[in-house]
Amino acid sequence: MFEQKSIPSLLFTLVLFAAAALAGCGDGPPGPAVTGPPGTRAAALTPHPPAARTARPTIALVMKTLTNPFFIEMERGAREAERELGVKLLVRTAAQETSIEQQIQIVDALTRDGVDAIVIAPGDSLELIPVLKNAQDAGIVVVNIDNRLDPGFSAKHGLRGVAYISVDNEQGAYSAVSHLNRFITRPTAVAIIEGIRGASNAEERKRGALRAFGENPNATVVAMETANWKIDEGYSVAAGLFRARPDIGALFCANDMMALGAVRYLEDNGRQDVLVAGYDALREALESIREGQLLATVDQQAALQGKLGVEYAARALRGEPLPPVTLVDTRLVNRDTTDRPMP
Ligand code: ALL
Repeated sequence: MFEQKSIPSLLFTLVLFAAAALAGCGDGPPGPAVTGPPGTRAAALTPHPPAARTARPTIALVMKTLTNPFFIEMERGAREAERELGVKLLVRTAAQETSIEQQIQIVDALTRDGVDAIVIAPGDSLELIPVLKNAQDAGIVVVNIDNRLDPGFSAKHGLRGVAYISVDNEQGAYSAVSHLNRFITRPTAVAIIEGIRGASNAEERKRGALRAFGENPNATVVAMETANWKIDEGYSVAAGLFRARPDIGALFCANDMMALGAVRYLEDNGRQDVLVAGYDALREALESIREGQLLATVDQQAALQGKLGVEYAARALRGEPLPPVTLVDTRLVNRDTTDRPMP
């Protein structure tokens, strides 16, 4: 039913990290692909800058983990802004995708150190909010990138005026699964491997995937499980899914790390008949697409998100108003488009 070539196994994690160190993900020069969310015309946020600012402000970028090349790419963009704007950039990451407590400690320490701004890609959409409120109370500008801090919970804790930069995650996942749908032309069991539950972007991607599968009368979603954004859990969760339901014919993974883990499991077990789509356009995922293993992924311009985060922080420090929500474009990447940069 599905045609996918067999190729030699990847060197898995090691190769992935080496590739990331060299080039990162989501290749192609980030263009001016920045749009406001459809239908959103909220008033611009006016930050309240503390009285005295130094000429060269210190901006901290707080990310989740460097075990995912997505964040290496995000840092690359942030460093570009650092060079262009002449700010001082500190980059901090926790150990694992799931190290939320450590991210909280990082924000705490940066607050004590008195940085001027914190640009955060939070691992969780709720748990970071109180500590970011403390930072804001200390006069630190907070900018939220990538994974959205829950607006209701933010309001409840008094965290206000935080600009948010990301993508339309629901739509990105929808486009990846719509691409899978083109190949699902007879009744097929399908599954979703989710990101960390409760994280806004993981939930949005799941919704987008379900919406697209729901539009295909041939697709029946038989399983949804989280692999916490991780490559090794992608492998083991795929193992569990395919043991329980060997008839699964298509799989959407909410990021490329999990997709690469799943693809590796399928390879190890001689299953070249399963369609897999991921999300992030990691360099390793693009290679996997070229080699005929992964069917598609979604470029969400990690570098541009990092760059805009630092730019927005610098603007807020100058007292400029910021748009409350900025969504950068996503692009579906498949075999026909892997070499094409984002327009
Ligand atoms: C999210 C990103 C990714 C990434 C994941 C892992 O916030 O948007 O797609 O792979 O973090 O932490």
